[in-house]
Amino acid sequence: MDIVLASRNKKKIAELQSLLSTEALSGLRVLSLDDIGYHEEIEENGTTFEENSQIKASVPASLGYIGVADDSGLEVDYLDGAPGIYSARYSGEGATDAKNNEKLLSLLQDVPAEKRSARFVCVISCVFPDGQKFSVRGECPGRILTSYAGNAGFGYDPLFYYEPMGKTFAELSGEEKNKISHRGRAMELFIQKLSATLSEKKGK
Ligand code: ITT
Repeated sequence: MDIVLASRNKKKIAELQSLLSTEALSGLRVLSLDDIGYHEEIEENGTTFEENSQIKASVPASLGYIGVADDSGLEVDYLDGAPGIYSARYSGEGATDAKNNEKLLSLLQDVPAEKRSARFVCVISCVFPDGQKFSVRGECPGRILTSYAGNAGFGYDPLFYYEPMGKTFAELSGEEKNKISHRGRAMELFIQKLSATLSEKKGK
């Protein structure tokens, strides 16, 4: 059976694909929405990461694939958890990573380092064509810097400082980021759960 990643974010897809290339899932092809010729917009109208990732994963499932989706975002404590599920569209219509980061920096202007704590959250959901589903969550704590550092990654990575490595996420290689990121942590749980669910289904 094929897995279809319900995402339009190319950098996120690349991270998910690399995390999914594990022996535990050998034999499963990992495709994108483009690969299956699905070009429509998916409306993310849920109120939680869990709801939105399930909304996205249900689309490939309704077409007969194992649907997998990641809904993720940045929660900043000083901003009461914003941008949260609105991370991709924080700066409004026509949002880009650059505009979102500028907005974040301006809202945190003059806020001291000890009040700039934040976390990345990633919820990965799986929906099967028969309607069976599950979700897993990964989080990674950090702090929002006052200026950019690094060019790798995407989104808020150049402003997200990860204390244990003394670097922003944008200063880490893809491999380093995957080892400790919210997405890497969620994917570890996801792979265990997916392997167990597939074995269970085979046994039925
Ligand atoms: P899809 O819904 O098509 O997957 P998206 O980018 O709109 O793509 P989300 O709705 O899940 O995805 O929003 C995720 C946003 O959260 C993303 O655009 C970034 O702004 C931020 N984000 C999530 N993971 C991140 C990461 O690893 N590094 C930096 N920013 C991240």
